[in-house]
Amino acid sequence: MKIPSRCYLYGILDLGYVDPANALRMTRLMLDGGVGMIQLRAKTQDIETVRAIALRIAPLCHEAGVPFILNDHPQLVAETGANGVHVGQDDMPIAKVRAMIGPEAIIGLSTHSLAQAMDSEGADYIGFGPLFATPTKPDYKPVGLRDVAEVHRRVSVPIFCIGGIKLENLSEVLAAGAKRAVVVSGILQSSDPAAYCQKCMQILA
Ligand code: 3NM
Repeated sequence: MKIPSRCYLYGILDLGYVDPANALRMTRLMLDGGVGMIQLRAKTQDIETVRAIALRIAPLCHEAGVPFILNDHPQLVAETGANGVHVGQDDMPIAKVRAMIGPEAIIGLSTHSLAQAMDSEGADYIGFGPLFATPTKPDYKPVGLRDVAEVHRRVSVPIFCIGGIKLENLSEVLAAGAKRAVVVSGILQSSDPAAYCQKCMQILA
């Protein structure tokens, strides 16, 4: 299995919240807090910046035994030492990404409905959301908790619920049937990101 079974909390280093100068420090805090996977999400940075940051983050994640995923940029996976790539519905098709990054690398896919989640062949994990409205992805309509249990019945790859998930509503998300979660702004805007991750892990693990 490419996604470790202990991987419950997926932390995204979103450069919309973190200054690139603090990327390494925030990565260390998330790892200290026990995240099971880390993604670098840099929607507005140029590819050189993404490459430079990824090259520095990858070794930290490897040392911790935590998969490191790039949002977009499959062409950077091999050279930066990333473990895989996360793509959206409107990005390159999964088969094409797979041909670029090889059979061992991880491919994650964002899904925004039960139908999309069930149409995720070739992905090693999916994101499912946004469950709740979120400023991190403001243009997407929340899907709510209604289909969370059904997605887990129908989809066999690991499912990370995402979107507006915080420490405060994590138990509610689990009660709806979720097993794994992505938390972005909750962690990155916390005054103590490592402790925030630890508290999330106490609920998730
Ligand atoms: N993808 P926060 S929701 C990056 O539904 C992302 O595919 C989503 O950030 C999806 O934890 C989302 O700050 C934002 O709400 C999650």
